[in-house]
Formats: sequence, structure tokens, C-alpha cells
Amino acid sequence: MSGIDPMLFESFAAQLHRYVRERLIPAEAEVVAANAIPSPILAEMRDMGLFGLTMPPEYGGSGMNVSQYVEAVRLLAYGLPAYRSILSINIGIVCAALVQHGTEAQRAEWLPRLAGGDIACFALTEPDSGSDAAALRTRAVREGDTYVLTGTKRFITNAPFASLALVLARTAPEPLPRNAHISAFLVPMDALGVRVGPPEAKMGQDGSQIADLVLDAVRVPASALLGEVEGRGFAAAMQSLDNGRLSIAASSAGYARRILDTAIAYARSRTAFGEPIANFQLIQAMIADSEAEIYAAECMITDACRRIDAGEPVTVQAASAKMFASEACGRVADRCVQIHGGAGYLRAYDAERFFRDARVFRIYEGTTQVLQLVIARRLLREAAEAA
Ligand code: COS
Repeated sequence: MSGIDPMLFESFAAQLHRYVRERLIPAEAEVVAANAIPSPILAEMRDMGLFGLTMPPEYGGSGMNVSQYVEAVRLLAYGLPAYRSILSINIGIVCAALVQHGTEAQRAEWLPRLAGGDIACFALTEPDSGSDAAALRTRAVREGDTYVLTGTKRFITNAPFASLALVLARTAPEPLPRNAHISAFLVPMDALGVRVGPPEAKMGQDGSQIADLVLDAVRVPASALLGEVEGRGFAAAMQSLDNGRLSIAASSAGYARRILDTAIAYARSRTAFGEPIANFQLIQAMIADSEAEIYAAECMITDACRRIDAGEPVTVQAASAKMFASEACGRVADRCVQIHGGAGYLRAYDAERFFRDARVFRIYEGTTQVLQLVIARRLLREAAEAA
């Protein structure tokens, strides 16, 4: 995918870089206190076109390719994770699903709304199925020209703010080969029978909300079935997750960069034994290890994005980049606390919040353990095919 003009992207990236530092970071305490992004900031983010970075221009978006949008996510992720979280499902998973698998009518209905700032959520996980995504129980039963959806979705990011849910549901009661019992539906959040539970209290990532999404005999027209073909939902979800995992890798790398910068600033200002602790080699080792890991993550992300834009399959690369970047971000956050010493354990310093915020990067959109499975299974399959 060609994306937008590189010069135009450069100037957008410079603007975003400034906006994060001058506007978003100073407002972080307010976002944390309210557990929500203030409306004026959301309005600015919409005006900057951040919700529509990947939507094709004919649907009101910017038409960025994966390399460009993932770089934008990395820049945005220098701020509080909530800023990235509110829009990344729009520009990652749901846009990818609509562009790759939607009908023309579905694209025309939803992409302009999402590009304009309507918020989307992705409803895959359930109380009894997370990593084992194909075991989901939500049912979609065809009745004439409609489907009736019944089930409960759990840990759904953005559910409290969303206008659209991409819902994965069973259209066949029993498992089918290649998980063809699963289909995807575009469900308006104001449809009768859709209920959102209260936001969950979480370890970190304040300002980003997750909640249950309950579907109580929700009737949607048959045209709400993604692509209007049953049985393609699982593959569409997995393919969209390849894209989403690159976004989480970039979120991890972008936040890790912020965390390292904070650790360096503290090490330069804090004195012990009569000099800044930055002069001590054991502190320098933690800084150096963090830099090397962030650089490695950035290189992996750049390479995986280049491949996806060239039309190559990237399941292994996206899983590897997400696994490595999220684990690295956890290590960088841990070192940041360590460099802060006792202060790192106090709420008064950002290091403590970074540590809590970073933890979920290793869990959502595929745990490290599921990604290990995804990577190893692909390699073993290729080896078996070659033998
Ligand atoms: N791109 C396109 N199609 C894909 C795909 C991808 N990345 N991954 C799977 N598919 C399709 C293929 O058609 C595949 O059949 P073939 O392998 O024969 O071509 C079919 O789906 C079944 O895939 P698979 O055999 O891998 O299904 P499993 O049920 O074994 O999948 C895992 C198991 C663990 C890999 C899967 O359930 C998973 O990724 N779980 C984690 C889900 C997740 O990330 N949850 C977080 C929710 S978002 S916060």
C-alpha cells in the first residue's frame, strides 16, 4: 500500500510529536483523575483526523498505509496509553476488517462515521473464551432477513464510548473445520438489546475503559454480517489482529521510549554519594539495556510494517514484534522504577504508573504465550510442508 505522500506524513508526524508533548502529556493527571479523556481534547483529536488515519480518502479518512499509521501510533503512545487506546481499534482492527472483508455498502455506511470520530470496539473475548477464541459461545441465529445475537462479551475496550461493535458470534452451533462456525457482525451500539456493563476497575491504563457487552436477543439486518458471508469471521478477526498486534507493538515501543526518557531525566537530577546517579555504571547498564531493546523493537515494527504494505503475510512478524516489544516495555518500566529507587514505588512519581500501565501490553490482543504458539505453529507447519 502506497499510503500518503511521505513529505505530508513527515509534517503530520512533527505536528503529532508536538501535540503529544505540549497538550496531551500536561493533561494526563486530569485524564487519570476522571478516568476519561476530557471532551475538548477528544474534539481536538477528531479535528486532527486521528480517528481516520487508515480509512481510504473516499470514505473521509487520511489513507495512511500500515507503516505510516503504526508510526503515528508509536508517536501518540509517548503519552498516556488512553490517548492511543481510544482510537486504535478504529484505525487498526475495525478499519482493516471493513476494508478487507466488508461489502461496499458496509464500508460506505461505517468508514466515514469512524473516520469522523465515532468510536468502535472489537467484541471477541467472552467470560469463557479468551486465548481460545474459537470457543466463543455468542450465537447469531438467522431469522428471515435478520440475525438475532445473544451472548456476553468481556473486557471490551471502549465499549462504554463506542457507536459500533464488531461482534464475533457462532452461526453454526458446533465447531467447523478452520473455525468456520464463526462469523463477524457490525452491530450498532444503540441497537435494542445491547447493554454495556459498568467500567471495570483496572490495575492501570486509567482513562481507557473496558466493560462487558451484553447482547440480549439483538436483532440486526442480514446486511450486518461482515462481507455478507457466513463462516469468515474467525479468519477476518485473526487477519485484523495481525494488524492490531503491530499497533500494540508500537504502543509498547512508544511508551517504553517515554519511560526511558523519564528514567534518564531522573538519573541526571538525582544525586547520591555526591554526584548524579547517572554517573554510576550500574545505572548506565540499565539505560543501555533499555535503549538496545527499544531500538530492536522499533526495527522489528518497521520491518513488519514494510512487509504488510508490500502485501506479504506477516502473522509471524506481527506476533514476534508484539511479543518482543511488550515484554521489553515491561523490562524498561521495571528498570525505571529501579532507577528511581524508593521514589519509584510512590504514586507521586510517574515511574509507578508506567509500571502498572505497561503490564497489560503483554496480555491483550494475544498474550505472550498465545503469540509463542502462533509463531511456533507457523514455523513447524512450514517445515512440515517443506519436508
Ligand atoms: N490471517 C488469516 N487467516 C487466519 C489467520 C491469520 N493470521 N489465523 C488463522 N486464520 C484462519 C485460517 O483460515 C485458519 O485455517 P488454516 O490454518 O487451515 O489456513 C483458520 O483461521 C483457523 O486458524 P487456527 O488453526 O490457527 O485456529 P485455532 O483455533 O487453532 O487458533 C489461536 C488458536 C490461539 C492461534 C487463536 O485462537 C488466537 O490467536 N487466540 C488469541 C486471540 C486473541 O488475540 N485474543 C485477544 C482478543 S483482542 S483484545
